[in-house]
Amino acid sequence: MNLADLNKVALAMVAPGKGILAADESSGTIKKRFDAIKVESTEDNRRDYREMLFRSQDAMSKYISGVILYDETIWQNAKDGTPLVKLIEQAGSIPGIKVDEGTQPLPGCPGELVTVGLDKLAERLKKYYERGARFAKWRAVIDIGSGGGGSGTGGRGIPTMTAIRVNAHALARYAALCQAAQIVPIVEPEVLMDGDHDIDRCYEVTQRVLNRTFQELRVQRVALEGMILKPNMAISGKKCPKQASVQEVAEKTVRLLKSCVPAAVPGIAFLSGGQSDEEATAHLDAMNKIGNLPWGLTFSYGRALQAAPQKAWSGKAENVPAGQRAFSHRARMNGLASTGKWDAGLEQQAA
Ligand code: 5MM
Repeated sequence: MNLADLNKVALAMVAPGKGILAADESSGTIKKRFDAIKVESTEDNRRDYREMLFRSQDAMSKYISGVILYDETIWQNAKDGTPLVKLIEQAGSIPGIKVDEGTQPLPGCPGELVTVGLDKLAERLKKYYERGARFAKWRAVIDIGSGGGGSGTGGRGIPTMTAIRVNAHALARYAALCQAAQIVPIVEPEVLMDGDHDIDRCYEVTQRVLNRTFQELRVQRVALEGMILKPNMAISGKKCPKQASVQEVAEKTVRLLKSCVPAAVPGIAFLSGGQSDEEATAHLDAMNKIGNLPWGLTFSYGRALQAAPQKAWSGKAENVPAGQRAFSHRARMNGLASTGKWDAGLEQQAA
């Protein structure tokens, strides 16, 4: 492992004013997104859609530091035969790859999931590196159930400590294998915002998850300087009657991350997790306005970057320029938020 090179890539991924496009929807997820815009999820349509994003010169060259791809996409060529990976590189952005193989029920823990995909991962990483991937992503999914949880509950509450531990262990195994293959791991332990829990419960569960994840990363000798963390924000559950304000989300998330994430980590790139486009931008911006942070703090959004371009495109070739404009707008807004220079007025101006 060449740690200096891993660190260089990690720093480029969180360069000021830039963030990551999560375009790694698995076949099931992209079908759901296409269903919503009444587009059939064929291989050609998936290619056309992603080609539209990667050819958005303005967004890709100015605001998108890297793109997380799904296995199908990393091997796909654009309509003119150019590998999609090359389009990303030509725009000055870094190709990355989702390497987890989704989730399975966790035995002994009803209602909880464990992320799988470690078998043969070393061989797969080698092929992805040869194709151009310089970073990877693995997502663990932690749910917050009602009625408490953790080690003191005899495993009745969700999340159980078992789910937190096995997922943290898998994240660290994945991260160590990535670094051995000269690939920067994005470590994504996502605490879902589904449910009626309040922001403080999200804070407490996320803190437990992050502490355990960093403990495992250390045990498995992952070099923190050569990784990126992709966490959720401390935020109210979607069905919580009392929704925390933008300022509260920003202050609590920054406090939480400062308490769990070592300064050696070059950057933190959030998932959007079901927040509206503008909320995801406003939260990131408010955190960067607080400032005095030991790591770069940016976005690695899927839905919050793609919902608008998907709608504008709607599967029609004549809508490609509109789709690209919508993508560039969201990319620019989030790029500004990554340095605390966004304000809501900019959204209205564009509209
Ligand atoms: C783009 O969605 C990613 C893949 O999800 P599936 O494996 O379920 O298809 C997802 O991991 C994504 O990278 C993160 O959740 C961030 O996306 P959001 O939409 O939460 O910003």
